Amino acid sequence: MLKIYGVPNSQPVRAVVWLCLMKKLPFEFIMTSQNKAAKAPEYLTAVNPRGTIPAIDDDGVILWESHAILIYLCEKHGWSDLWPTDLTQRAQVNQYLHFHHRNTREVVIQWSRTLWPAVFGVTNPDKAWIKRNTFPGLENNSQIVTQALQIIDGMLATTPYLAGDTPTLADITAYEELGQNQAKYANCTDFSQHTHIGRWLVAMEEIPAHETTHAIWSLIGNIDKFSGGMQAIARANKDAARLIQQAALD
Ligand SMILES: N[C@@H](CCC(=O)N[C@@H](CS)C(=O)NCC(=O)O)C(=O)O
Repeated sequence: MLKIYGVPNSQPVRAVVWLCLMKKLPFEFIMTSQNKAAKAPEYLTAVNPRGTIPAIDDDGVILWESHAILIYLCEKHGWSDLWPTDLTQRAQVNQYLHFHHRNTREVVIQWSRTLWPAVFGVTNPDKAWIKRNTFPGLENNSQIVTQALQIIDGMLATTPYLAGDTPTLADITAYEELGQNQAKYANCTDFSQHTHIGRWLVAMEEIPAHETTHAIWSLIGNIDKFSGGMQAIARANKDAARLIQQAALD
């Protein structure tokens, strides 16, 4: 059976989990913390030399990098709704997936700089603390985020989803970064100027298995009111992982 390594609090892990849950592909979810388990020699040697999550072991096919995993699973199982066979449509999805890494992904900085100081009870963390405890991000992060949000909003002004009339892998990966920052979850990105993103965020919630995949967002709740430190994060990850595992074997 397919094995997925990761934790529910990771955006690219959730993209892989969501794909499998929405397509009802059974899998074993192996809790792998990015700081410890993913840096252990056995994981680095046998699974992912980069020491990141997600990774998969699909009956001996071992892959890391979420977009490669998503494409592999779509091609293996013929999920052409999410990874279209039409040359132009596929290129448009692919275009977004490349754009994502150093553009949309930078939104995670807003999330991690809100979440981790709250978890560790640090106010006004300096640069060194941020570097040690959260994603460092690109130097011109805020400019990149502003531009990425404008570009995505512009794309969604012309089509309901990022690459056409129906959701694709592009939407799944983008949603994992943008969805968690909404006011009702981490509340750390202002989408009020981006009305098309706002409409799309609501539409994405209608995709099957949305609730199970994103239970972690409600379990962590509003970061402004967060308490309980690292133990609370670990507990939320465990609870969310249990829900994912149950649904994956249902
Ligand atoms: N481009 C990678 C990013 C993976 C990634 O950054 N994962 C984070 C967790 S959200 C991680 O494992 N970080 C640990 C590290 O970078 O050492 C993908 O899409 O899979």
